[in-house]
Amino acid sequence: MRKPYIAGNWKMNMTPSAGAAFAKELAKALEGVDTKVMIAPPFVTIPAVLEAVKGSNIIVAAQNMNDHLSGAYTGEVSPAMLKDLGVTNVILGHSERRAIYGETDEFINKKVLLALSESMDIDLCVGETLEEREAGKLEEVLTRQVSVGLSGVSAEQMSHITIAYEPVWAIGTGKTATPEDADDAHAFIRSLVEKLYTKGVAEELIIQYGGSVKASNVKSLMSKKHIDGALVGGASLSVEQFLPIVTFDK
Ligand code: G2H
Repeated sequence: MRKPYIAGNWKMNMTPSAGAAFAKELAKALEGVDTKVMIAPPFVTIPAVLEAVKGSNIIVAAQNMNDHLSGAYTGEVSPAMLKDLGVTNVILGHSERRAIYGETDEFINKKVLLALSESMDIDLCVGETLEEREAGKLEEVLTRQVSVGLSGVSAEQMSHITIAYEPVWAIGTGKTATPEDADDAHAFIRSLVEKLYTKGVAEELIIQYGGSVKASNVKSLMSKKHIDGALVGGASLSVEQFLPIVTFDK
């Protein structure tokens, strides 16, 4: 039985004070709610949010990290620093990192292995562009992103991995993949993980959908067999919009 896992990716939004106020309000609203919830603030906002969610079940994640533990990498943040703050989770391979900052599958894999070595849980993002989908390359792209992204990850370590399927054409555009399209892609990812690992690992794997998730579409997405959660961007920026997504089954 896979437990629903709803995550909010704040991207480059929310100052420390705004983030702390949001997190406090969310933590209060979620008292007694048993869904797995994560929020991913920008680096500088993380300490204030960690403080604000103390005593709640809300997981605080980073949106990225460097592929080294320390060194001459001006402007970067290492997993060791995140760990020292008390951050247990990290999003890796988001399509904005891939498209804007040129992150490759090999580079993302390096970070996946480093995060695991630092005992962090990972949300690994994959997904095709519109051109790739229209060219019939959906399965080829997902196969590459999943198999290279997870290269060197053991079956035991897979319990620390969540995969977020985010079709690039549905991100921040208001276009959502139909629940059926998303479920097909999720089923394909699960079959891929079964080939790479075991049926047991594949069945346990949480696969989130991401791309214009909102209160009005979360229920139909989550009703699908292979959709176990959501990675929410725009609609995670206000408690008013995020709360009904988290409590979609209440
Ligand atoms: C996809 C998603 C969050 P949005 O990037 O990761 O963003 O919900 O705004 O499409």
